[in-house]
Amino acid sequence: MKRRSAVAGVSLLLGGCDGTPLGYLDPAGPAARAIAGLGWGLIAISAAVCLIVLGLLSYAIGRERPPDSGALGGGSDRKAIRWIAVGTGISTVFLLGAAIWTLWAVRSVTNATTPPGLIIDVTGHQWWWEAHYRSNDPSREFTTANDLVIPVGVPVQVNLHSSDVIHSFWVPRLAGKTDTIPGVTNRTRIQAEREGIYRGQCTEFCGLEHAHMAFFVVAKNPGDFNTWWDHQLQSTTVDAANRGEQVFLDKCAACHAIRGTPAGGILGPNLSHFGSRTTIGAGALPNNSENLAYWIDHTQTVKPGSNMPSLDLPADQVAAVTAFLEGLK
Ligand code: HEC
Ligand SMILES: [Cu+2]
Repeated sequence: MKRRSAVAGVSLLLGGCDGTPLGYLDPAGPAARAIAGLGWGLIAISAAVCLIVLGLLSYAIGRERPPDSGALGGGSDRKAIRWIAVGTGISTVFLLGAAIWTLWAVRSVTNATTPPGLIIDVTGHQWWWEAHYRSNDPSREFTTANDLVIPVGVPVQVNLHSSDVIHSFWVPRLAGKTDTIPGVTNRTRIQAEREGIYRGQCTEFCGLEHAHMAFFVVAKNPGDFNTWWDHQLQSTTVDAANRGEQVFLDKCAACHAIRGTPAGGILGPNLSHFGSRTTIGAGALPNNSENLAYWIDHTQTVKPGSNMPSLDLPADQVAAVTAFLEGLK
Protein backbone atom coordinates (compact mmCIF):
# COMPACT_ATOMS: atom_id res chain seq x y z
CA MET A 1 0.00 0.00 0.00
CA LYS A 2 1.50 3.32 -1.04
CA ARG A 3 1.52 6.42 1.10
CA ARG A 4 -0.11 8.77 -1.29
CA SER A 5 -1.24 11.45 1.12
CA ALA A 6 1.72 13.83 0.83
CA VAL A 7 1.82 13.66 -2.96
CA ALA A 8 -1.94 14.03 -3.23
CA GLY A 9 -1.89 16.93 -0.78
CA VAL A 10 0.70 18.86 -2.77
CA SER A 11 -0.99 18.20 -6.09
CA LEU A 12 -4.30 19.33 -4.61
CA LEU A 13 -2.82 22.58 -3.35
CA LEU A 14 -1.65 23.33 -6.87
CA GLY A 15 -4.53 21.77 -8.69
CA GLY A 16 -7.21 19.10 -8.72
CA CYS A 17 -6.67 15.33 -8.72
CA ASP A 18 -6.57 15.48 -12.49
CA GLY A 19 -3.92 18.21 -12.33
CA THR A 20 -6.34 20.99 -13.29
CA PRO A 21 -5.37 24.23 -11.55
CA LEU A 22 -7.85 26.19 -9.44
CA GLY A 23 -8.07 28.44 -12.49
CA TYR A 24 -8.71 31.86 -10.98
CA LEU A 25 -8.12 33.45 -14.38
CA ASP A 26 -10.07 30.93 -16.42
CA PRO A 27 -13.70 31.79 -15.63
CA ALA A 28 -16.47 29.35 -16.56
CA GLY A 29 -19.50 31.21 -15.19
CA PRO A 30 -20.98 34.73 -15.24
CA ALA A 31 -19.94 35.80 -11.73
CA ALA A 32 -16.37 34.53 -12.17
CA ARG A 33 -16.22 36.22 -15.57
CA ALA A 34 -17.11 39.61 -14.06
CA ILE A 35 -14.52 39.10 -11.31
CA ALA A 36 -11.75 37.98 -13.71
CA GLY A 37 -12.49 40.99 -15.98
CA LEU A 38 -12.23 43.30 -12.99
CA GLY A 39 -8.97 41.62 -11.91
CA TRP A 40 -7.37 42.18 -15.33
CA GLY A 41 -8.79 45.73 -15.45
CA LEU A 42 -7.27 46.62 -12.07
CA ILE A 43 -3.92 45.17 -13.15
CA ALA A 44 -4.07 47.31 -16.33
CA ILE A 45 -4.97 50.45 -14.37
CA SER A 46 -2.19 49.84 -11.82
CA ALA A 47 0.31 49.25 -14.64
CA ALA A 48 -0.79 52.44 -16.42
CA VAL A 49 -0.46 54.48 -13.21
CA CYS A 50 3.03 53.03 -12.60
CA LEU A 51 4.12 53.85 -16.16
CA ILE A 52 2.80 57.41 -15.98
CA VAL A 53 4.46 58.05 -12.61
CA LEU A 54 7.75 56.57 -13.86
CA GLY A 55 7.53 58.69 -17.02
CA LEU A 56 6.94 61.91 -15.09
CA LEU A 57 9.67 61.02 -12.62
CA SER A 58 12.30 60.45 -15.32
CA TYR A 59 11.21 63.65 -17.02
CA ALA A 60 11.66 65.58 -13.76
CA ILE A 61 15.04 63.98 -13.02
CA GLY A 62 16.34 64.62 -16.53
CA ARG A 63 15.33 68.29 -16.60
CA GLU A 64 17.97 71.00 -16.34
CA ARG A 65 17.49 73.10 -13.22
CA PRO A 66 18.62 76.61 -12.47
CA PRO A 67 21.33 76.56 -9.72
CA ASP A 68 19.10 78.43 -7.20
CA SER A 69 16.20 75.96 -7.52
CA GLY A 70 14.10 75.57 -4.36
CA ALA A 71 12.17 72.64 -2.89
CA LEU A 72 9.56 72.62 -5.67
CA GLY A 73 12.20 72.37 -8.38
CA GLY A 74 12.69 76.05 -9.07
CA GLY A 75 10.96 78.03 -11.76
CA SER A 76 7.71 79.60 -10.85
CA ASP A 77 5.58 78.21 -8.01
CA ARG A 78 2.60 78.44 -10.35
CA LYS A 79 4.21 75.95 -12.71
CA ALA A 80 4.85 73.51 -9.84
CA ILE A 81 1.29 73.79 -8.64
CA ARG A 82 0.06 73.05 -12.15
CA TRP A 83 2.04 69.81 -12.17
CA ILE A 84 0.62 68.82 -8.78
CA ALA A 85 -2.89 69.42 -10.12
CA VAL A 86 -2.19 67.27 -13.19
CA GLY A 87 -0.90 64.43 -11.00
CA THR A 88 -3.85 64.60 -8.62
CA GLY A 89 -6.26 64.74 -11.55
CA ILE A 90 -4.83 61.65 -13.23
CA SER A 91 -4.91 59.65 -9.96
CA THR A 92 -8.48 60.74 -9.27
CA VAL A 93 -9.71 59.67 -12.70
CA PHE A 94 -8.04 56.25 -12.47
CA LEU A 95 -9.12 55.56 -8.87
CA LEU A 96 -12.69 56.67 -9.51
CA GLY A 97 -12.80 54.48 -12.62
CA ALA A 98 -11.54 51.50 -10.61
CA ALA A 99 -14.11 52.13 -7.86
CA ILE A 100 -17.02 52.38 -10.31
CA TRP A 101 -15.91 49.23 -12.14
CA THR A 102 -15.62 47.36 -8.81
CA LEU A 103 -19.14 48.39 -7.78
CA TRP A 104 -20.46 47.32 -11.18
CA ALA A 105 -18.75 43.90 -10.86
CA VAL A 106 -20.11 43.41 -7.32
CA ARG A 107 -23.58 44.25 -8.56
CA SER A 108 -23.41 41.74 -11.38
CA VAL A 109 -22.08 39.07 -8.99
CA THR A 110 -24.83 39.51 -6.40
CA ASN A 111 -27.58 40.25 -8.92
CA ALA A 112 -30.35 37.85 -7.93
CA THR A 113 -33.23 39.19 -10.00
CA THR A 114 -33.64 35.92 -11.91
CA PRO A 115 -35.03 33.13 -9.70
CA PRO A 116 -32.60 30.23 -9.15
CA GLY A 117 -33.21 26.96 -11.00
CA LEU A 118 -31.94 24.92 -8.08
CA ILE A 119 -31.29 25.50 -4.37
CA ILE A 120 -28.65 23.59 -2.42
CA ASP A 121 -28.04 23.97 1.32
CA VAL A 122 -24.32 23.59 1.93
CA THR A 123 -22.90 23.23 5.44
CA GLY A 124 -19.21 23.64 6.22
CA HIS A 125 -17.90 21.14 8.80
CA GLN A 126 -14.38 20.74 10.11
CA TRP A 127 -13.17 19.59 7.45
CA TRP A 128 -15.70 18.62 4.83
CA TRP A 129 -18.79 19.92 3.05
CA GLU A 130 -22.35 18.64 3.43
CA ALA A 131 -24.82 19.31 0.60
CA HIS A 132 -28.59 19.02 0.92
CA TYR A 133 -30.53 19.26 -2.34
CA ARG A 134 -33.85 21.08 -1.94
CA SER A 135 -37.01 20.21 -3.86
CA ASN A 136 -40.65 21.35 -3.82
CA ASP A 137 -41.40 17.67 -3.29
CA PRO A 138 -39.79 16.74 0.06
CA SER A 139 -39.60 13.07 -0.97
CA ARG A 140 -37.11 14.09 -3.67
CA GLU A 141 -34.66 15.78 -1.28
CA PHE A 142 -31.41 14.08 -0.38
CA THR A 143 -28.04 14.73 1.27
CA THR A 144 -24.58 14.15 -0.10
CA ALA A 145 -21.07 15.51 0.56
CA ASN A 146 -17.96 17.04 -1.00
CA ASP A 147 -19.18 16.72 -4.63
CA LEU A 148 -21.82 19.24 -5.75
CA VAL A 149 -23.44 18.16 -9.00
CA ILE A 150 -25.20 20.98 -10.87
CA PRO A 151 -26.88 21.33 -14.27
CA VAL A 152 -25.04 23.40 -16.93
CA GLY A 153 -26.51 26.84 -17.65
CA VAL A 154 -28.78 26.92 -14.58
CA PRO A 155 -28.29 29.55 -11.87
CA VAL A 156 -27.85 27.63 -8.62
CA GLN A 157 -28.47 29.30 -5.28
CA VAL A 158 -26.22 27.97 -2.53
CA ASN A 159 -27.41 28.65 1.02
CA LEU A 160 -24.33 28.52 3.22
CA HIS A 161 -24.31 27.30 6.82
CA SER A 162 -21.64 26.23 9.28
CA SER A 163 -21.79 23.58 11.99
CA ASP A 164 -18.73 24.80 13.89
CA VAL A 165 -16.37 27.65 12.89
CA ILE A 166 -16.22 30.11 9.99
CA HIS A 167 -15.40 28.49 6.65
CA SER A 168 -15.45 30.08 3.23
CA PHE A 169 -17.00 28.63 0.09
CA TRP A 170 -14.98 29.35 -3.05
CA VAL A 171 -15.13 27.90 -6.55
CA PRO A 172 -12.73 30.26 -8.38
CA ARG A 173 -13.89 29.36 -11.89
CA LEU A 174 -17.57 29.89 -11.02
CA ALA A 175 -17.90 32.62 -8.35
CA GLY A 176 -16.26 34.68 -5.63
CA LYS A 177 -15.79 33.68 -1.98
CA THR A 178 -18.64 33.64 0.54
CA ASP A 179 -18.15 32.80 4.21
CA THR A 180 -20.14 30.15 6.07
CA ILE A 181 -20.80 31.59 9.52
CA PRO A 182 -22.33 29.70 12.49
CA GLY A 183 -25.89 30.91 13.09
CA VAL A 184 -26.04 32.91 9.85
CA THR A 185 -27.27 31.85 6.41
CA ASN A 186 -25.30 33.46 3.60
CA ARG A 187 -26.23 33.04 -0.03
CA THR A 188 -24.19 32.81 -3.17
CA ARG A 189 -24.84 31.87 -6.78
CA ILE A 190 -22.91 29.51 -8.96
CA GLN A 191 -23.56 28.87 -12.63
CA ALA A 192 -21.46 26.81 -15.03
CA GLU A 193 -21.32 27.63 -18.73
CA ARG A 194 -20.08 24.19 -19.75
CA GLU A 195 -19.75 20.66 -18.45
CA GLY A 196 -16.73 19.89 -16.33
CA ILE A 197 -15.35 19.50 -12.84
CA TYR A 198 -14.62 22.77 -11.04
CA ARG A 199 -12.50 22.63 -7.95
CA GLY A 200 -13.63 24.43 -4.80
CA GLN A 201 -11.71 25.17 -1.64
CA CYS A 202 -12.39 26.44 1.88
CA THR A 203 -10.61 29.80 2.03
CA GLU A 204 -11.06 30.79 5.65
CA PHE A 205 -8.50 29.29 8.01
CA CYS A 206 -10.65 26.87 10.02
CA GLY A 207 -8.19 24.69 11.93
CA LEU A 208 -5.69 21.91 11.36
CA GLU A 209 -7.08 20.41 8.17
CA HIS A 210 -8.17 23.65 6.53
CA ALA A 211 -5.98 22.93 3.50
CA HIS A 212 -7.70 19.55 3.07
CA MET A 213 -11.18 21.03 2.87
CA ALA A 214 -11.69 20.97 -0.86
CA PHE A 215 -14.81 20.12 -2.83
CA PHE A 216 -15.77 19.64 -6.45
CA VAL A 217 -18.56 21.14 -8.49
CA VAL A 218 -19.47 18.67 -11.22
CA ALA A 219 -21.48 20.35 -14.00
CA LYS A 220 -23.54 17.93 -16.10
CA ASN A 221 -25.93 18.63 -18.96
CA PRO A 222 -29.53 18.96 -17.67
CA GLY A 223 -30.58 15.48 -18.90
CA ASP A 224 -27.66 13.76 -17.15
CA PHE A 225 -28.27 15.92 -14.09
CA ASN A 226 -31.89 14.71 -13.81
CA THR A 227 -30.75 11.10 -14.21
CA TRP A 228 -28.15 11.70 -11.50
CA TRP A 229 -30.77 13.18 -9.17
CA ASP A 230 -33.14 10.20 -9.67
CA HIS A 231 -30.20 7.91 -8.98
CA GLN A 232 -29.44 9.69 -5.68
CA LEU A 233 -32.93 8.80 -4.46
CA GLN A 234 -32.28 5.09 -4.85
CA SER A 235 -31.74 3.23 -1.59
CA THR A 236 -29.24 0.57 -0.68
CA THR A 237 -30.98 -2.66 0.29
CA VAL A 238 -30.29 -4.17 3.66
CA ASP A 239 -28.55 -7.47 3.00
CA ALA A 240 -27.52 -9.62 5.95
CA ALA A 241 -25.29 -11.69 3.65
CA ASN A 242 -23.22 -8.63 2.64
CA ARG A 243 -20.21 -8.78 4.93
CA GLY A 244 -19.06 -5.23 4.11
CA GLU A 245 -22.48 -3.81 4.87
CA GLN A 246 -22.55 -5.61 8.21
CA VAL A 247 -19.11 -4.23 9.11
CA PHE A 248 -20.35 -0.78 8.12
CA LEU A 249 -23.51 -1.01 10.24
CA ASP A 250 -21.44 -2.25 13.15
CA LYS A 251 -18.39 0.07 13.00
CA CYS A 252 -19.30 3.15 10.97
CA ALA A 253 -23.05 3.78 11.26
CA ALA A 254 -22.74 5.92 14.40
CA CYS A 255 -21.14 8.64 12.30
CA HIS A 256 -22.20 7.92 8.71
CA ALA A 257 -25.55 7.53 6.97
CA ILE A 258 -26.48 5.41 3.94
CA ARG A 259 -29.92 5.85 2.42
CA GLY A 260 -32.13 2.78 2.89
CA THR A 261 -30.08 1.23 5.71
CA PRO A 262 -30.40 1.81 9.47
CA ALA A 263 -27.11 3.78 9.29
CA GLY A 264 -28.12 7.37 10.09
CA GLY A 265 -25.05 8.99 11.68
CA ILE A 266 -24.54 12.68 10.98
CA LEU A 267 -21.08 13.32 12.46
CA GLY A 268 -19.43 12.41 9.18
CA PRO A 269 -20.31 12.74 5.48
CA ASN A 270 -23.37 10.91 4.14
CA LEU A 271 -21.95 7.93 2.24
CA SER A 272 -24.93 6.93 0.04
CA HIS A 273 -23.50 6.52 -3.49
CA PHE A 274 -19.98 7.13 -2.14
CA GLY A 275 -18.44 5.01 -4.95
CA SER A 276 -19.06 7.74 -7.51
CA ARG A 277 -17.52 10.52 -5.41
CA THR A 278 -14.41 12.26 -6.83
CA THR A 279 -12.19 12.07 -3.75
CA ILE A 280 -11.93 10.70 -0.21
CA GLY A 281 -11.80 13.11 2.74
CA ALA A 282 -12.73 16.36 0.95
CA GLY A 283 -9.91 16.21 -1.56
CA ALA A 284 -7.35 14.39 0.62
CA LEU A 285 -7.04 11.34 -1.67
CA PRO A 286 -8.37 10.38 -5.12
CA ASN A 287 -11.26 7.94 -4.69
CA ASN A 288 -10.30 4.35 -5.45
CA SER A 289 -10.35 1.06 -3.51
CA GLU A 290 -6.68 1.13 -2.56
CA ASN A 291 -6.92 4.66 -1.14
CA LEU A 292 -10.20 3.91 0.64
CA ALA A 293 -8.70 0.90 2.44
CA TYR A 294 -5.75 3.09 3.41
CA TRP A 295 -8.06 5.89 4.60
CA ILE A 296 -10.08 3.58 6.86
CA ASP A 297 -7.15 2.43 8.97
CA HIS A 298 -4.82 5.44 8.52
CA THR A 299 -7.31 8.32 8.73
CA GLN A 300 -5.13 10.19 11.19
CA THR A 301 -2.08 9.78 8.93
CA VAL A 302 -3.88 11.08 5.87
CA LYS A 303 -5.74 13.85 7.70
CA PRO A 304 -4.23 14.36 11.18
CA GLY A 305 -6.76 15.88 13.58
CA SER A 306 -9.79 14.98 11.48
CA ASN A 307 -12.91 13.96 13.35
CA MET A 308 -12.73 10.40 12.07
CA PRO A 309 -10.48 8.14 14.16
CA SER A 310 -8.10 5.71 12.44
CA LEU A 311 -10.12 2.52 12.74
CA ASP A 312 -7.99 -0.39 13.73
CA LEU A 313 -9.97 -3.08 11.92
CA PRO A 314 -8.75 -6.55 10.86
CA ALA A 315 -7.65 -6.60 7.21
CA ASP A 316 -10.58 -8.76 6.08
CA GLN A 317 -13.07 -6.26 7.55
CA VAL A 318 -11.31 -3.35 5.85
CA ALA A 319 -11.43 -5.22 2.54
CA ALA A 320 -15.13 -6.06 2.95
CA VAL A 321 -16.25 -2.54 3.90
CA THR A 322 -14.07 -1.05 1.13
CA ALA A 323 -15.71 -3.29 -1.48
CA PHE A 324 -19.14 -2.40 -0.11
CA LEU A 325 -18.57 1.39 -0.18
CA GLU A 326 -16.89 1.44 -3.60
CA GLY A 327 -19.85 -0.57 -4.91
CA LEU A 328 -22.28 2.22 -3.91
CA LYS A 329 -22.10 4.04 -7.22
C1 HEC B 1 -16.42 8.96 15.13
C2 HEC B 1 -17.11 9.14 13.90
C3 HEC B 1 -16.71 8.31 12.71
C4 HEC B 1 -16.61 6.94 12.59
C5 HEC B 1 -16.83 5.88 13.65
C6 HEC B 1 -16.28 6.68 11.22
N1 HEC B 1 -16.16 7.84 10.53
FE1 HEC B 1 -15.74 8.04 8.56
N2 HEC B 1 -15.71 10.05 8.75
C7 HEC B 1 -16.00 10.75 9.91
C8 HEC B 1 -15.76 12.15 9.68
C9 HEC B 1 -15.95 13.28 10.69
C10 HEC B 1 -15.34 12.27 8.35
C11 HEC B 1 -14.90 13.54 7.62
C12 HEC B 1 -13.41 13.65 7.78
C13 HEC B 1 -12.82 14.77 7.01
O1 HEC B 1 -12.90 14.76 5.77
O2 HEC B 1 -12.25 15.67 7.64
C14 HEC B 1 -15.33 10.94 7.80
C15 HEC B 1 -15.01 10.63 6.47
C16 HEC B 1 -15.13 9.39 5.91
C17 HEC B 1 -15.01 9.11 4.49
C18 HEC B 1 -14.73 10.13 3.39
C19 HEC B 1 -16.05 10.64 2.85
C20 HEC B 1 -15.92 11.67 1.77
O3 HEC B 1 -16.93 12.07 1.19
O4 HEC B 1 -14.83 12.13 1.50
C21 HEC B 1 -15.18 7.77 4.34
C22 HEC B 1 -15.16 7.00 3.04
C23 HEC B 1 -15.40 7.22 5.65
N3 HEC B 1 -15.37 8.22 6.57
C24 HEC B 1 -15.58 5.88 5.89
C25 HEC B 1 -15.74 5.35 7.16
C26 HEC B 1 -15.84 3.93 7.43
C27 HEC B 1 -15.79 2.86 6.37
C28 HEC B 1 -16.00 3.80 8.76
C29 HEC B 1 -16.13 2.52 9.56
C30 HEC B 1 -15.15 1.51 9.32
C31 HEC B 1 -15.99 5.14 9.35
N4 HEC B 1 -15.84 6.05 8.33
C32 HEC B 1 -16.14 5.42 10.70
C33 HEC B 1 -16.40 10.22 11.10
C34 HEC B 1 -16.41 8.86 11.40
CU1 LIG C 1 -12.94 25.35 6.39
